[in-house]
This record gives sequence, C-alpha cells and structure tokens, in this order.
Amino acid sequence: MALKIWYDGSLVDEAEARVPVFDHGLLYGDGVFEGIRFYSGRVFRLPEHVDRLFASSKAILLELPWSRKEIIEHILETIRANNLQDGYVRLLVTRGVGTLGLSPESCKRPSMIIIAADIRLYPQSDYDVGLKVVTCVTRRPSHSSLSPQVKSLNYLNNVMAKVEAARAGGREGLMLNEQGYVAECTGDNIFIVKNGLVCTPPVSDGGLDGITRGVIFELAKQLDVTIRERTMTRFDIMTAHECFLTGTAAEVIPAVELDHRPIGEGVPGPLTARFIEAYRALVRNSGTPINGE
Ligand code: PXG
Repeated sequence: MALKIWYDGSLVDEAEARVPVFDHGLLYGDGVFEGIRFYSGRVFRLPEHVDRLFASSKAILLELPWSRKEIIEHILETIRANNLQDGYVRLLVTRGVGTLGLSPESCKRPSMIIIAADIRLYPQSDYDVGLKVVTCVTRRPSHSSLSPQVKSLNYLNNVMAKVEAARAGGREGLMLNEQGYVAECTGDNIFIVKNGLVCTPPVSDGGLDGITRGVIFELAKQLDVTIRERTMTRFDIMTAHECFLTGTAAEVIPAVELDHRPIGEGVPGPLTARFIEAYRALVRNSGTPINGE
C-alpha cells in the first residue's frame, strides 16, 4: 500500500512526495536525519532521538522552526496515518530550497520529511550465526572536519565504507578514526566482551553517540555486568571473547569474525545473548504510545 508521507505540514501520497531540485539537502547533503523504531504501538526512545536531531541541527546552524513537542506529534501522526504498529521512522530535515551556491543564506525555511514504513529486518540467521566484519580503508572523519556526531544527510563516507566491506565479504565494516583506533561500524556501534568485562570506544574516538549504545549501558547495570569506555584497536577485537554491534536497525547483533580471524570461538557469545534478550524485552515494554494513553 502506498505510504502517506509527512512533508512540510501535510500528509501526502508517496508518489506526490517529491523534493524540489533546489533543496540544499539534495544539492549539498545539507541537512540532518534520524532513524527511529516503533514496536507494538510504541515509539522506542523517541525523546532521545528528537534531542539528537536538535543537537545535529544546532551544530550545523540549522534552526528548526518546530518545537520538540511538535516534532514528536508529527512523528506520531505520520505513524497513525499509515496504520502501523511496528516499523521504522526516517525523519529528515533539509536546509530547504535555495539558489545554486553553497551558502545556506538563500534557504528561507528548512523542510521536514517524515517517512513511517515497515522495516526490512536483518535475517534471523545474522543473529543466529553472527556477522563477519571487515575493516574498511575509509576512516571516520576527524573532529576537525564536520563533527562525526552530526547525523547529516551526507552519508557517503559510510556508504562507501559499507560497499568496501561488502566487497571484501563483510556483512558490516569496521571504521577506524584517523589515528587508527576503533570508532564504530558503518551504521552501528561496537562492543567487545573480554573476561566478563564489556568495553566500547568512547564517543570521542569518532563513533556516533548511538541511542542503542546508551541503552546497552542501562542494560549492563540491570544485568549486573561491568561496562567501560576504552580506546580500542583491531587487536582488542580480534582477541576479545565476544563482540556485538548495536543500532536502531540491527538492535543488538553478534559479530563473530574480524578480518577473517574468529572472535572468541567464532560463534555468538553468551553475554551477547543476554543483551539481545534484555534489549528485546525492553523495546516490547517501553516507549511513547502512538495513540496516547
Ligand atoms: N553509527 C552510525 C554511523 C549510525 O548511522 C549508529 C551508529 C547507531 O545509532 P543508534 O542511535 O541507531 O543506536 C548509526 C545509526 C538507516 C539507519 O536507515 C541508520 C542508522 C540507524 C537507523 C537506520 O540507514 N544509523
């Protein structure tokens, strides 16, 4: 069934939802986005996603003409209009229509697009067997470029890294920072388990401050597991006992190989399984209700 897309204040049919060619989101990748999941009629971690949208926008001097409350309401409205209970929201804010030329001065008003759709899930086999990960030559940009914390509409760096990983036989690509330390994967954060201790690189090493990553810190407390932020190298991953990746789309997913070396026994680990189970329980039992309460 054709979707209803929220576009600058109205819900329009998918086929009518067209971006003008002079939108700077298209011309320059000038804009920001969020990817959000909803489960059984509740949107998972909605305020956190909206806060991150505001942070990304602030960093690129894109003033949002909507309040947090309005954005939340528009997201819920879009999900309701599509009669969905489980799925995925892609929210984009572009700089808006302007003239040719880099300067955003010509863009009078940002545009917001909200898509609510079914999610194409990772196959269950990826969770059962675990992912093979390959290190990408493409690095995460440094903090001296556009901050890697900005979830901008220019994802080409990550797209190319993903392609590289796929061509090298990886289901995900490991991205290092310019110093050669582990940052994250192309669309997921990374965690390792060694001797019962869970570690992930600090966000200052170049990974996105993932919402799912944050949930792992909460679940670690709940599972009574120690978790630390540590700068990591590929060696740390290769010699870990377990490894898992986290992201809105993948949720919590085991990684079992790095650059053709098995991680631990080369099978999903027991602590990873506990995190997967705890995460799935949490998404089922929390979130902002789509229809109010
Ligand atoms: N790193 C990067 C580079 C990401 O883009 C994550 C980590 C995980 O963050 P969250 O907050 O999701 O735990 C992301 C998230 C998509 C899509 O449609 C991309 C993401 C999330 C959901 C959908 O490509 N990226």
